[in-house]
Amino acid sequence: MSSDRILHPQLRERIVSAEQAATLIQPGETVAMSGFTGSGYPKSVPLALAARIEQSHAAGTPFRIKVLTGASTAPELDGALAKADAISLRLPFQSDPDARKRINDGQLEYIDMHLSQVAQQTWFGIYGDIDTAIVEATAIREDGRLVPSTSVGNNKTWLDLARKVIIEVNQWQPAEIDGMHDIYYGTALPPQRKPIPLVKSDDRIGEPYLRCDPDKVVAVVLTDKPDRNSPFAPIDATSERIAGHFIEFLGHQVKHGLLPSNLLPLQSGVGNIPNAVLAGLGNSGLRGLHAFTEVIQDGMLDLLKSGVLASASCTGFALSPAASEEFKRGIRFYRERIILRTQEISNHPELVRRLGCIAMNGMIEVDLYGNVNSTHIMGSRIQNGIGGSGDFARNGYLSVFLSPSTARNGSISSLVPMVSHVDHTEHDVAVIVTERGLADLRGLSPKQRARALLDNCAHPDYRDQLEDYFDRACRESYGRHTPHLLPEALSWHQRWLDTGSMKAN
Ligand code: 0RQ
Repeated sequence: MSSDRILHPQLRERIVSAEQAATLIQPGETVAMSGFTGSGYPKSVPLALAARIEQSHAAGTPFRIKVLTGASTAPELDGALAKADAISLRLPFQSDPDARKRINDGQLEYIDMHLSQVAQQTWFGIYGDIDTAIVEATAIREDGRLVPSTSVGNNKTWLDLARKVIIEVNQWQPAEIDGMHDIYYGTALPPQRKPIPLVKSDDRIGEPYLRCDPDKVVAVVLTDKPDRNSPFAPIDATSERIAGHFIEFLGHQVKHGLLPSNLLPLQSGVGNIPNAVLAGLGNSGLRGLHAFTEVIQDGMLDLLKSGVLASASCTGFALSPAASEEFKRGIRFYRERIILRTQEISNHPELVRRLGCIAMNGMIEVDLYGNVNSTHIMGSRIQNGIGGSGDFARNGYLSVFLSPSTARNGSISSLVPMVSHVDHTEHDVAVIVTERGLADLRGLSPKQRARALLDNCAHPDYRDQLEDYFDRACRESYGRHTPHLLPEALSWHQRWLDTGSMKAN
């Protein structure tokens, strides 16, 4: 591997192996790393650190660290450190099977939080001092500033606050990504805060590079490893039906003057259903759309390529291997249309509200009154985390949650009497879409919302059971505003745990 991308003479002299860099981290440290949905995370030092910690444990010496990132990472970071029992506290988001298992086994403490809040909470001092930042970069400039890689996440905050910095310069990342980023240095703590001068979703308000004090850099490591880039499953029929209902709804809103003909800035979660929605938008006849989102996935790249999407603002990528190659091939084209920001800006509640984003996210379950659970299976097992869904759902112009009407081979209804955990309250949820149809909950009272969800979104296998609960609740509930039968409200979840099905016999 060559050091050609390190133009700062002093930092060239700091090049060491990943193993040497890992020795600079001590037990008990708070280590803040780059990475957002499998892009731009450090790929060598965390693996070397995990190996070092395993050796330490084998020798009977405890060694654990606190790990902060932008969002989810990959097996080389979350997976390796979780397997090595190296993490005492993890935040703010993960989606790794090994980390998830340890969290749900009660062996790893995890703070699941709104992604827009991580930087400011760190500045507030809630997580204490940041001992080490490990940040992936595409290159280091003559002046020591970093050309970021495929995600920005919280890197600005990590570099500003960390006592010592380790930089991984990754040659796999395309050098031509230089110029795609917009790092805003105007944030401050209350009461010094000023309005963020972003008016249109594709405005640039900062500078293309991350500032980094060379004196804090204790190691530079060269890598050439790819981002995680998991392939997407082909779009299935259920996702296509869900996408179809939603796109028909958008067309209807445009026709009635409730949305402009190029919509409003789109935010899209990651996964099969959002990908199907994006594919559907490609065939909708709509043009000149914009995205103000956290993650760019395959479908959004396709929309940029076809010209349906004019620009996309984000903080990271989640691309399949094929889309990643396409991104690298077409990087000059995409550099004109994609803006990578810090996640405190990409997900900023005030910007989401002002721009009027259309927020489209997945969910685990919704209840009769429109409360949404995005994170906890049966109320206690975390799946991933709230991620940025709350930043966008609470503040967006239109907050949409999309899901199949059943889960686990039909043994679970996604529409339940009461959700077993609440991430998005009834006040933050505007539209629910399943493959059965779409319920527009705006302007409806709780009982009217229940009617809309029962009529449009419930799976036929559970419809009678839900109607029966709602009828009796409307007659017998202590209060009739949001009727519930408390002993039964969560009994569907308990039945699934006891029998493997939510269906009543
Ligand atoms: O479990 O994988 O063990 O089989 O949940 O479900 O159907 O694969 O759907 O990948 O779209 O995930 C809400 C988790 C949906 C996601 C959630 C089980 C199901 C499966 C996954 P298995 P699917 P998806 C942008 C925005 C919060 C973060 C967010 C999510 C697993 O959308 O993490 O929006 N959202 N971020 O079997 C029991 C139910 C279930 C259920 C699904 N009702 N009961 N299990 N499952 N519904 C990105 C960022 O913020 C970074």
